[in-house]
Amino acid sequence: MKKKVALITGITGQDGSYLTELLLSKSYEVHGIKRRSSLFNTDRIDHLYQDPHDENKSLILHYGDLSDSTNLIRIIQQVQPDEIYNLGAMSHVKVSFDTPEYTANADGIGTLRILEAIRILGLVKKTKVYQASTSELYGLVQAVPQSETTPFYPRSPYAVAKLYAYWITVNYREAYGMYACNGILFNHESPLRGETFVTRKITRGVAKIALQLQDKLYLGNLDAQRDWGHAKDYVEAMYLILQQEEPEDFVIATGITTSVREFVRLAFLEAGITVGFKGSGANETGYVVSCENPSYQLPAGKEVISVDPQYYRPTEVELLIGDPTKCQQKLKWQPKYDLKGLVKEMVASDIELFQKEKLLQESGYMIKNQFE
Ligand code: NDP
Ligand code: GDR
Repeated sequence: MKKKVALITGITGQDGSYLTELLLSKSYEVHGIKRRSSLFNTDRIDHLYQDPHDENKSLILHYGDLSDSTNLIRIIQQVQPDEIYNLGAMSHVKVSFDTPEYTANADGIGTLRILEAIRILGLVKKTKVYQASTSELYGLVQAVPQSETTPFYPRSPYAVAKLYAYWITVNYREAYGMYACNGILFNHESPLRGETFVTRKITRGVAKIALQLQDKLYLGNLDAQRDWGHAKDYVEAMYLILQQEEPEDFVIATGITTSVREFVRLAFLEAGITVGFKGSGANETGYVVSCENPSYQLPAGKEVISVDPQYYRPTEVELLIGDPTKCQQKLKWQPKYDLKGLVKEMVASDIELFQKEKLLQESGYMIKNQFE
């Protein structure tokens, strides 16, 4: 039987890595678009490497960029994909305030370029498209829990660009009969999460503080609430969205929301450290109440969290909580991880990582990265 062929933009990102693993396990031929970078940028998929000289290889990478339509047309023409997963994006909400034009180009027009390429190449009836939409579309709270019918009110250049991508996907579906769907995914995390997103920043901070590689962690808005799931579960939903009889948009979420402050508390607890908070707003601090793990010598009262307003956003999204009813009923999607399991895996992974780094630093084989 002929293998199904998938093309993934953003294959080097968190979701790209888990989705590639999933599709390879289902015997797909997977093509990915990676950007040229002055450093290697394939860390997250290196474990999936296949020799490019092997005639039976099922993972093939192409250089490309969502800002370059001729490149996208050429790759899609060559690959003739059955499914395209458009995961590529400038995905950091805070950074999008600094790079709004680039974000609009990659995240908004980039989606149009993919859809147009399919149309130009006459692949409308062959190629299905998954668009990585986001709970950031809901922005300023209109109603909770947020479902497929909740009105959007984006609060960042990132979310506005993704709003364009959402509607252009709907439009190509309605105008040309394309199988094109939005997965409106709420936050999903993992040990592969980018280091500057809050969950990973926290679990790295916990590991470094516990191992005495760092004194304290600076964060922004501790009151923000997010519906956090595990990326491994969420890529299953992406796949399911493209296997339905009819193309539709789906919210993917757990239905449970948690504050950043509570995530901090749970992450320290995983390392055997009980943390309390005092003060409020920019003066709030987190301190060690007790340290039950004898490997980490943290005295009670030690300040480990401070608020730094540089991490505040000009316009914030305060509360996200998704309604997973439709995806549970139609996709039969159920996450395998809960928040505790997610935090446990992330903290364990970062402690292991920094135990190794500590050894390398102490032996003089590695210098500390000062730019974190
Ligand atoms: P990451 O930031 O980990 O990965 C983004 C990927 O996009 C990377 O491979 C990156 O390449 C690539 N990329 C960035 N800019 C371009 C460009 N101009 N052209 C081509 N590729 C580009 O994101 P995630 O894996 O977490 O998220 C995947 C997608 O899902 C994104 O679109 C994100 O906006 C969206 N999303 C994510 C959610 C989450 O909670 N994780 C929730 C909802 C939506 P490089 O490695 O070279 O930087
Ligand atoms: P988000 O994720 O903006 O929801 O976008 P992020 O982890 O960056 O922020 C979540 C919340 O935590 C607050 N926060 C901090 N955030 C960061 N990054 N750093 C901090 O120090 C900090 N302190 C507090 C933020 O203000 C925010 O309220 C993610 C991305 O993956 C998007 O691409 C995706 O679309 C959405 O999730 C769903």
